[in-house]
Amino acid sequence: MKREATVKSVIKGRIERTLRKGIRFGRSIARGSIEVKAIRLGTQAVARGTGRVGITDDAGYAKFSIGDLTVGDTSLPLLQRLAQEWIATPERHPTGKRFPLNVMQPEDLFTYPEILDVALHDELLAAVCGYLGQAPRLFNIALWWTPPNETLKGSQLYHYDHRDTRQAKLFLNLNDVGPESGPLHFLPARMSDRVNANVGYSQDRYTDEEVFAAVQPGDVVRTMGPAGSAFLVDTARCLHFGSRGNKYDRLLLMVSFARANGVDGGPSCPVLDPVRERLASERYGMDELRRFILTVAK
Ligand SMILES: O=C(O)CCC(=O)C(=O)O
Repeated sequence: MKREATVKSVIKGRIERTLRKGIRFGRSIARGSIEVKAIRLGTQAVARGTGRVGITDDAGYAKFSIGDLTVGDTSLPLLQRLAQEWIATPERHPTGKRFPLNVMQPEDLFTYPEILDVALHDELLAAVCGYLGQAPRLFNIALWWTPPNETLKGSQLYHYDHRDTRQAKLFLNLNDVGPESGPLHFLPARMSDRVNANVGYSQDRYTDEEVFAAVQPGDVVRTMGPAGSAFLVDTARCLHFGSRGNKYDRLLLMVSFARANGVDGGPSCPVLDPVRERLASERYGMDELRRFILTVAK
């Protein structure tokens, strides 16, 4: 009986993935002019990178450090100072929300241009464009804080992100993140495929038991490291969870990219959405790539 249920969920998962690829294909045809522009800008962006940061298809992630981006020595200390100030400001704390909590606000992107200097750095964009095959839309940016907690819900359980069949999400550690700071735990893409083959691809949550019926605990990668360490992860192809069982605070800059013609635009971004047009015109008037990344419709 259990075997029969598993075969059913594997087949259901294959159908769901095929449907998602179909939606993505349909949207890329229906909005062909966006697709063409994204590919043109993406090719230019790749040429501006040195190749220091790169995501392979097999891994679905890259590990690097802020030192690999030429942002100068002041960016990390600034982001760390802001993170400490913002978590100490009660008005910035969202209430009734699941972890991680965002403490960044729209005006911060104007007051501290350094945030977007990092988030939209040439090296990072080269890696993202190379992996996605085109210039992305910037879907989300946040300064995430996970305080000590014992909850086990939402993104604290294994899951895939849903915006598209591939995505690229930056996790830049702003404090030292060890095993007890609730790092993102994820399976590289090829390992995640094994879970899909064993219990089926799903947009629901997976139990740890389902995951470890297919892979070993040693296959899990954790986004641990000193402040300044960074991971670019395809959270649509790498099964993941985070913010689970923190004993210590975890602080990070999260930046999420996906193709404009993706499967599902998902929720709005409270930090970016009120200021996208203003940012594009005030900061990136002459920069076609970043204007596209900020303002292309989802
Ligand atoms: O790092 C975390 O706490 C969770 C992140 C996550 O699940 C996501 O970005 O989709």
